[in-house]
Amino acid sequence: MRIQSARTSGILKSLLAVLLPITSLAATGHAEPGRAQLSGVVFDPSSRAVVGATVTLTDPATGSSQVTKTNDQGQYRLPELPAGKYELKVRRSGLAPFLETITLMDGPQRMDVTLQIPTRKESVTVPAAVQPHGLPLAANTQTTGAGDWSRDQSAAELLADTPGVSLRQSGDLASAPMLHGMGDERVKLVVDGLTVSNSCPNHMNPPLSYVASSSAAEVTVMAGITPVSMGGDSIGGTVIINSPAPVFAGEDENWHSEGVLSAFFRNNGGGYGPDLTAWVANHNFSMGYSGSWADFDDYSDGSGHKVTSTYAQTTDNVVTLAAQDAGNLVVLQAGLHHTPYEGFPNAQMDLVRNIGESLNLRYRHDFGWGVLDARGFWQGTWHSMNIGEDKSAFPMSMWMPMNTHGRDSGYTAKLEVPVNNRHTLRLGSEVHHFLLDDHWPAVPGTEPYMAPDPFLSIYHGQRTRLAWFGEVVSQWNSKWTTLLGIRNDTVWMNTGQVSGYSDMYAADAEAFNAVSHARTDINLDATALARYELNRSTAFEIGYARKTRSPNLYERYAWSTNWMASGMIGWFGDGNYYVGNLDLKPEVAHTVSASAAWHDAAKKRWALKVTPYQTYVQDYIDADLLATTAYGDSTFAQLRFANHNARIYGVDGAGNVTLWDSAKSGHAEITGVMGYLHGDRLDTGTGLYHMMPLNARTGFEEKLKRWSAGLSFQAVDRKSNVDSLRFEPQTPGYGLLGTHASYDWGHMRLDAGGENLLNRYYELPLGGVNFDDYMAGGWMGQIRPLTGRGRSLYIGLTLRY
Ligand SMILES: [Cu+2]
Repeated sequence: MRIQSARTSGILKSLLAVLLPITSLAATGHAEPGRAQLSGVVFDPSSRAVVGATVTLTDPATGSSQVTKTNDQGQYRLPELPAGKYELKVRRSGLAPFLETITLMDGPQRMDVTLQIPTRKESVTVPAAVQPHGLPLAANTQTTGAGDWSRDQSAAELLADTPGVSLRQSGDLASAPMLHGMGDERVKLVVDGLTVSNSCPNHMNPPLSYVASSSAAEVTVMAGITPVSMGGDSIGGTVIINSPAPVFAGEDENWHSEGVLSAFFRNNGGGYGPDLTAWVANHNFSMGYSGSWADFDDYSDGSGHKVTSTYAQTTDNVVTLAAQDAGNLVVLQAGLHHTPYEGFPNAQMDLVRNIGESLNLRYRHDFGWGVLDARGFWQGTWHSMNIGEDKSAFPMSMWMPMNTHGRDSGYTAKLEVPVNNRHTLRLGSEVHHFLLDDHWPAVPGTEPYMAPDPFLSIYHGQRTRLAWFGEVVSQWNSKWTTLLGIRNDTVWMNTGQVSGYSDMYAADAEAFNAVSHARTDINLDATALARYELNRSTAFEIGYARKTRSPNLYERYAWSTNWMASGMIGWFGDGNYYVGNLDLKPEVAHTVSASAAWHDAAKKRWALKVTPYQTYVQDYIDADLLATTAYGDSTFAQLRFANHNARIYGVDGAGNVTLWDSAKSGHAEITGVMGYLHGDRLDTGTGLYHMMPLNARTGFEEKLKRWSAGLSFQAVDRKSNVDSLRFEPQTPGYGLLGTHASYDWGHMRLDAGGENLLNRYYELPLGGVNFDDYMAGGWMGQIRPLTGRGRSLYIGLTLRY
């Protein structure tokens, strides 16, 4: 809410008000502005009334919401509210959600909404015109109805078109988003409030591998500057994925049910599978189920070469029980995830089983003076790896089972208090406890290399993190907004005594067991962000963040310098060998970022956003060379994790312009996203690993009544700034053309399209090396970069009720 009358005299006074928010709470309390009432009708693109659409009005200052449903005539009416600025969100499964910031005046007000046909995710993300809850300008939020994305993509691919994001390819379900050149655990990945640890020395089961893209309803990406309330134990940024909020019956119905069933087929690699989401609810109780199954075979690249170990199969089941009454919401989610197999073309190993069982209990209570949002969670992960048949030139002789068991548990609690009309205070606490056992059974007959004893890679590894934070969002006047936050994460790590397959591992094990493994890191993060809205069409923002990540269990505790054992450690897709370092310090990033956003006054016809940034990372966790080895014509490095200062700078750009918009000829627009970044290690001046070269995407999209169609083009520059320490390959530039079309009948939608239409051969700049081809060739020849998918056509069908 913007209150212009209470303008302060000076910045000093303003700062004092931030530092003493509790005093202001006592002194001023809530103001009593006028009362407003909003009502209207929700239409579909054919101008028919939409029954049962969920209408949510949120106060961006407090996050508190009013929710209602449209009746049989598509009408909605919200209760009386104080006048001011709100976010209006309207959603109905099967249609694209509507999101807009509105200003309510005193008295009754009418707002009719037309929900559009959802756009498939191939098109480029439009810069968000709305930034709820004090998110940075550079943050991007995408929303959709459940089931609008079928699982022909991994959840990570939902982020691929977002400014500041590039994808590091791995197994079919394990791709990792890189935000401003930082990926993996440098990015905080939060799915339904839960951060799951990697329970694998190769990170084959990252957090996003547990979420079906079809069950992601809202995806928020914050590259670089992140409010401390959404950060912690990460330095690159935060990705938040939420499944759909529970559905409850509307005002004019006693009970409510809805569902979406979809299926897809993709020809290159023969991917196919169904998704189902269903809800049954009355006014107070709701039960939902969402399930998906998908199978993928190996794809072929643009030269017709089959890229082996790009197969996968996966099943996801989530049951949701929810209850609500005035001011209270309780949600219990139980998940069962099963991946029976998944190939990893850029690793020495493949996944042969991964089971994840999770429980997630959420309680939200509105006290009137503030809102508490708390969650408790648990996940157990059972993960097994072995060498898949595709890889081995010597069938069965290379059998090497590895089993990992991880357990995550903890809570998050956030309290949001609107102190007065100007300041909102957020306080929070988190605990994340992670237990890991990484156990490699003996393989009889292979003494002394892999027998007679099992290899204890991580034995009773523990990583416990306790966090506290406080944050103030302040709306000083109609032009200035600030966000200030401070956060402490204390990380305790330890691990038990280890041992190897045989005496040949004994020296390393004894040296490791002889010293203490307990480590405590006290990490301090801070974020300061200021936004200036010059006029209705121009906004500027500048921010600074200090963020810290403590090492993971393998970075500190991978103990063996044996070539084979160290070759099993590493999540980089580079074929190198990694050894841990007990002396490793947390890495600390200092990021400065600015954003400028321009758009037409109504935020409908055009928008442009530019975000330059620079990050200096103190004690960046890189590596030192221990030794090199050569097999065939390829050289590999054995590396020990080590702290070195590093720097990444770059710029993101995003824009869109409407070409035409009328009832007769529909809506057409052009969108564009570009990214440039450069990263180097400061002591050696060498390139950092996995830096995406200059890249841009542009798209044309047209919607006309029930039709939607578009074209997209992606251009990626040659990758020449590579990490010489890891023998990272250079990759040539390329361009990819795609197209898609859909037709919607209301209860049914048909999607069809194609990717890489010109069947272009290209090497993935962040894909690492093709270890499969190299191993299948008997460890001979020159190892090559992993190549991308050739032409691929897909079709999808969605039914809803
Ligand atoms: Cu694994």
